[in-house]
Amino acid sequence: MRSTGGIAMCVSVLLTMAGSQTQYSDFHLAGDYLLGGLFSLHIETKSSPHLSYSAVPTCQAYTLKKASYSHLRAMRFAVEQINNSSTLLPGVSLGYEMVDVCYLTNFIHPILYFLANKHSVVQLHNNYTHYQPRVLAVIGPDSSQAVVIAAQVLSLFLVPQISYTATTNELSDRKRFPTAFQTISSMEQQIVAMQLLLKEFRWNWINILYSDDDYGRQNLKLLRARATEICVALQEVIPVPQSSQMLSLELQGKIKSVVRKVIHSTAKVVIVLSLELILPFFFQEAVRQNVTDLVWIATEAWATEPALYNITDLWRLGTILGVAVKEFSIPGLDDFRVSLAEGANEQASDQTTCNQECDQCLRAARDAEHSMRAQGERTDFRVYSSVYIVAHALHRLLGCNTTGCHKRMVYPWQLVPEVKRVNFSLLNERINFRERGTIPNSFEIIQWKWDQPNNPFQKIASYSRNKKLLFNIQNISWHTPNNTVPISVCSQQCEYGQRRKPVTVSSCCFECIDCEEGTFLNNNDLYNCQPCPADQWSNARSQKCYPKLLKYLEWQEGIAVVLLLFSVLGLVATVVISVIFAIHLHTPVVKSAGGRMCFLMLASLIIGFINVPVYMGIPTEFKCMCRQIVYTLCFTVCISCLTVRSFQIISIFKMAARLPKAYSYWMKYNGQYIFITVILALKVTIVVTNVIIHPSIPVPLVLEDDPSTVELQCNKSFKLSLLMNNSLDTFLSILCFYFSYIGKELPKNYNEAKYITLCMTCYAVSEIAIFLAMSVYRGMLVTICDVIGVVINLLGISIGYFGPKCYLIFFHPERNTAAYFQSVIQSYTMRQD
Ligand SMILES: *[C@@H]1O[C@H](CO)[C@@H](O)[C@H](O)[C@H]1NC(C)=O
Ligand SMILES: *[C@@H]1O[C@H](CO)[C@@H](O)[C@H](O)[C@H]1NC(C)=O
Ligand SMILES: *[C@@H]1O[C@H](CO)[C@@H](O)[C@H](O)[C@H]1NC(C)=O
Ligand SMILES: *[C@@H]1O[C@H](CO)[C@@H](O)[C@H](O)[C@H]1NC(C)=O
Ligand SMILES: *[C@@H]1O[C@H](CO)[C@@H](O)[C@H](O)[C@H]1NC(C)=O
Ligand SMILES: *[C@@H]1O[C@H](CO)[C@@H](O)[C@H](O)[C@H]1NC(C)=O
Ligand SMILES: *[C@@H]1O[C@H](CO)[C@@H](O)[C@H](O)[C@H]1NC(C)=O
Ligand SMILES: *[C@@H]1O[C@H](CO)[C@@H](O)[C@H](O)[C@H]1NC(C)=O
Ligand SMILES: CC(=O)N[C@H]1CO[C@H](CO)[C@@H](O)[C@@H]1O
Repeated sequence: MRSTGGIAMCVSVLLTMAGSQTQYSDFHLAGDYLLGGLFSLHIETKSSPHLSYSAVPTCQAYTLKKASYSHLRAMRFAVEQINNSSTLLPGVSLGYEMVDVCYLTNFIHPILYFLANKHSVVQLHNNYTHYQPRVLAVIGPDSSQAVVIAAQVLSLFLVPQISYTATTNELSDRKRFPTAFQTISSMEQQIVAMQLLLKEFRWNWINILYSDDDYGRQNLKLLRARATEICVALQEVIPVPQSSQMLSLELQGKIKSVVRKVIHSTAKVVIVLSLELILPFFFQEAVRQNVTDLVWIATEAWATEPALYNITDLWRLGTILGVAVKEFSIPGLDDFRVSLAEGANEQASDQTTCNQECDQCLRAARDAEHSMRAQGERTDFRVYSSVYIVAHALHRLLGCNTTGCHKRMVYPWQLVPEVKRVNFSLLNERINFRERGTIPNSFEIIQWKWDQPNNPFQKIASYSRNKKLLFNIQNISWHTPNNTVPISVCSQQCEYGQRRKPVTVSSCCFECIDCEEGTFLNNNDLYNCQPCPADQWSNARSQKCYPKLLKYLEWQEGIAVVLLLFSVLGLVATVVISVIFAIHLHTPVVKSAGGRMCFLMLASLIIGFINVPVYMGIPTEFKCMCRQIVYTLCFTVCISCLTVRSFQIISIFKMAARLPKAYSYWMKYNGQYIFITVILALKVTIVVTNVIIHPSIPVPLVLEDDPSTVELQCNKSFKLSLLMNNSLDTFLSILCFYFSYIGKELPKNYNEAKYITLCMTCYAVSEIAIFLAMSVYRGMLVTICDVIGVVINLLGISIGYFGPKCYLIFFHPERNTAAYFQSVIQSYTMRQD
């Protein structure tokens, strides 16, 4: 309450000081309800201070701004249209008071004027509930800075204030400014639209210039806070001159240095966050310093400023894009703007009134009529809709129907809730203050076109606030040679499969480094290469991993084919040998070779050959099991037969004579079969134990020297099983070797030493080779060695042992007779004696 009284007193004092005896402003229309309008028909950055007298600044001394005159006419047009309309406010006439605030220099005085009563007095009260100020609502002023200060005063009196160009976010604070409304989207939306524009063309390396005032600083703060994905190459402040007419030498120097920095910056996009008033100097300097080939992005404040467009040779600067207020076409406004007004006075009638006069305005508007028509209405529509908002609120407040309204005394505060609630459609645009007192969607993206003076600010994209995107992007003409989109990045995008290595703190500047083999670049993290999963692989510079190449001994591989061929030959040979042996079963050669026991060996060999294909193709559990079991059993059977055979031959000639008893037991109990059975049982135990402890299953094996492939192998625990299997076999073969050695002087046709030595050499060599290969290599080579050993050993026994016997049967049938054998034995016995 105290502060309320304080401000009221201050207001009275100020009014008295201003010495205003004005009854009406120069731009005045009488009506039942008056609206206040604040426009900058003349503009100046700062008023010239003088301390010898106190007076309201004289706006007419400043530069004329035609666009603002157009805004003023738009308000008048709206009011007259509403008056003429028989539906919105039937029987009620709207009036207005409009004042030239000359930008920032003279907006306090007009606000006091609006707040004063009929007698130009702002009374001191504690309670303004029943206070009747001159106007019911205020439209304007234009600059953000002025709007905030005006809102502070008007909120106190609860007078609705609708601003048409001020984008400041401060007004959105409903608690501080309960009566302030904006018919333009907030700065934040403008920054979002700008961000989208940068994103659209992938510009992330940006120069930012901002004016040294509230507008520049607020926008800068917002841009830096929101657009975290862009990096700023250069951030410079554009000084605000004392006067828009001339520039001090000091500021000239500052502007020159800013332009120089822009020239030397590596960024090719410049965002200029500034009000239009201070930019002519800057752009003139930029043209003078031959700045070229840049993309300039304008804020709404200067995006459609004809005075800047008019700067000589400005087109050299490059491409100028901007976030601008949406363009509309208000039917009838173009004619109305340049028509001579009736009723209201365009020129100062009374020199003693506030300095409101604009005798140049109409003529200037007529001079620029052509270009104004071509441009369509942007801010004009915002003014126009502001008036309609008040009219609609009044319509509700007065309870109007199509024929009339309850005309009565209305206090400004009564209008505020109705303004909040308006929801109507104007020229197909829906107007309501759904969000924090601003009209949501009022921006679009434009480009300055130099080849079309009639339509200099052409729309190139629409902006959707809800979807947060730019759409309908078209008709952009770049300054680049082939009309290609200019590039403004700190570092070029990395190529596929390259990670970013930051070189500075800003995320836009980085080196590109290839991802190594076995790693890939995930799109979620552009700075680190991720390792591939264990079963996958990638080349260097990969974006994904591939399943590793599966390798195993394939059927069609050369070595596999050769081995299969040999085993087929071996199989055929073994079968043939079996048949021959069966036919000549009772001949001495076959008997000396072991008789029926030979078929046990031959059967094992056949099974062994049939088993060879399990080493080829994709290893399965079954194949692995066969590899682990079949061959080793077959081989043991063969070698134990051989051992027993050589033992028997020795025993016939040596044991029978010296230990006849033992020999008879051996013969009686079929010693050879017992021996084989025992050995086989031992072997089966070893193999079964092996299978239980280390079941052989296929496992993928990663090799160090070629990580891109994986070899599928049976996980035979080679060393252990080799040791266990081979200890028995080795023992048998040594035994066998020994027997054949001591029997080397036996009769020639009983002498197996040569052949058994051959088989045993095969065995020893192949086992040693396999063992060496296994200790040096892993993977497929081991499988190949394994199967080579298998085939050699089988062939060794099949051809090496049985081959010579067949040779005898076919080519020396004379030696295959009992008589011949007896004669040989006789000659041997005689030699012994
Ligand atoms: C309002 O009506 C008057 C006369 O009826 C006309 O001269 C004027 O142009 C109209 N104004 C508008 C904005 O329609
Ligand atoms: C102001 O006046 C109105 C109406 O006379 C009254 O309802 C309201 O309570 C008053 N406010 C204060 C703070 O006295
Ligand atoms: C700009 O270019 C013109 C000719 O193209 C040249 O005369 C002038 O010196 C240049 N100015 C600067 C500042 O480089
Ligand atoms: C543009 O400049 C020309 C002369 O340089 C001037 O006649 C014209 O009025 C200017 N137009 C605007 C919109 O400032
Ligand atoms: C319109 O309002 C007037 C009073 O302002 C009333 O007399 C009239 O009946 C109303 N008309 C309709 C259609 O409600
Ligand atoms: C405004 O009116 C339109 C149509 O009458 C309706 O669809 C919309 O929901 C209204 N909006 C608000 C905020 O009341
Ligand atoms: C784009 O340019 C073409 C040809 O100049 C024109 O016909 C079209 O209307 C333009 N589109 C927009 C949205 O301005
Ligand atoms: C422009 O395009 C033409 C043909 O498409 C090509 O030969 C030329 O190199 C391009 N110029 C530039 C600067 O890209
Ligand atoms: C309906 C109505 O009141 N119309 C008035 C609007 O204002 C003009 C003056 O500009 C009057 O002539 C109309 O009577």
